Amino acid sequence: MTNGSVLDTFSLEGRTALITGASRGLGWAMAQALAQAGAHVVLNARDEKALAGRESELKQDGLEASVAAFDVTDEAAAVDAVKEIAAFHGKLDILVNNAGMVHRQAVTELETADWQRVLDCNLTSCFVLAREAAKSMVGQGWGRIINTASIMSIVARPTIPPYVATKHALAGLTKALAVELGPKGVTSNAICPGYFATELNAALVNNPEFNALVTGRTPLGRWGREEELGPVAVFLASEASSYVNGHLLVADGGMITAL
Ligand code: GCO
Repeated sequence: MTNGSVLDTFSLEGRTALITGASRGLGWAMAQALAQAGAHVVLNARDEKALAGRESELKQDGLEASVAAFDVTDEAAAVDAVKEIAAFHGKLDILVNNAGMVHRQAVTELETADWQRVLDCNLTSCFVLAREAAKSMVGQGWGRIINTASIMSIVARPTIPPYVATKHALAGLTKALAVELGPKGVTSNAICPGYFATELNAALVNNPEFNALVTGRTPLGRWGREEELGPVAVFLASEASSYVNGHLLVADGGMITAL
């Protein structure tokens, strides 16, 4: 007699999840998937109007959602938001550090201020939110920290040095959290998307040469679709990944595997 169905291990019923950068792109795709898996999703972005629209979309589908509008680079706001979520829900089970930005410019022309902006958004905010969320997770002996890294955590391409540097560093932060929080029941993993057809990448999708590079270099021969990342996030947020910790889960159609 087996113990229940393996599908039950993917359920997020009763879980509370904070997803940053959740109003569009991969963040919105992951938030939808976590909600469909049963979580109460707290949607974060800076745009309150956009968040309200997404919240009502989920609620119209009978899913559980609320919003927490703040700039992830505003430490005080981030700390307060996590405290409010944990106090209101009694816990915070899942953190998806998804908010991020890219600045595309040749390194010789890159201003330090632009470099710093990317570091603040793509790396430091993930540290602050993970530190604050971990306080709740450790207290209950269970948690999931999921960082949206990138294939640029593993490889590099020209003209995006701050993005490559911060995504490599985010892989390191993921591992540091995994080894420190693992003994307390909190896993930390990274999702490393390849090239997905998102708003962030619109300029690349619409660039014939770059589009040819992606479709030519990717064994699946195409860009990723946002909705393809949702199930990956559900896996890492659920009991299904209970023994996965410190992992960089690449979802790139095979691109960085291919010569
Ligand atoms: C770029 C893209 C990448 C993407 C890609 C990797 O300029 O190369 O913006 O940084 O984010 O999907 O994750």
